[in-house]
Amino acid sequence: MTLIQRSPLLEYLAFAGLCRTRIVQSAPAAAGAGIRPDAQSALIVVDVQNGFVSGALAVPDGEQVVPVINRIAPAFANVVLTQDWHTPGHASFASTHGSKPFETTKLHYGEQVLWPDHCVQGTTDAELHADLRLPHAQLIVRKGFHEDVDSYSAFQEADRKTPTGLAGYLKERGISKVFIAGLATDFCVAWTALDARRLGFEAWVIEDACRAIDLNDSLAAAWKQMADAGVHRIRSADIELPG
Ligand code: VGL
Ligand code: ZN
Repeated sequence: MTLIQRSPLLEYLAFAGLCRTRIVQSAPAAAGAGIRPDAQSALIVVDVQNGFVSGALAVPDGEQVVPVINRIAPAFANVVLTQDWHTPGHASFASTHGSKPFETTKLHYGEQVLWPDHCVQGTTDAELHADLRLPHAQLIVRKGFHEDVDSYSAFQEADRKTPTGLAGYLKERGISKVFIAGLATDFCVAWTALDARRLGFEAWVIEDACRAIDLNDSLAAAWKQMADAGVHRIRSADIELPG
């Protein structure tokens, strides 16, 4: 029986192999690499409207989500958009209460952040961003149209009672997995992801397809809540695009 002596070359190859394995294992992008959305998956594009990109409640770098969303959307057979769609004089507007934007107040369902007037029904501010390329999108969910109730989530209004109908729509269509992108990470995206989990959907938030408002560390708090609820945090590069 012969013992094979390890040559310096073999030593080197073994070492290089080890390095390669370690690099792959430690790269965060590898966590979700190769996710292929299927017929039970939907992309939910949250509030990519003029108001949040360049308008009344512009999210820093909000326009940067548009090319990312356009790039990944073809990987999804099912695409749904949401549109913040407030009445004039909406209860979430600071001006309605004679307050300053970003102060809070108590409404009948609890604490409400007060925002600049934004996304009023039928205005340019409320229109979907013109550069979105989602011709195959199947549904637009409008939300926040009850004058006295806000709705960050695509699924349920801020009174935590009134459904938007989205859960029923997705369930009737056999969709059980939702991938969420859009504005803003720490408000409408996070509330949508948390409600998705509560309603029994598997949920992924595509980090680089979202941007945040980040009011008093709301972004860190939102990521923590989403992690605790089992929301997967991925990047657009983790999604396999159609060849
Ligand atoms: C949103 C604040 C007020 C959002 C909507 O889309 O995140 N934020 N209305
Ligand atoms: Zn709003």
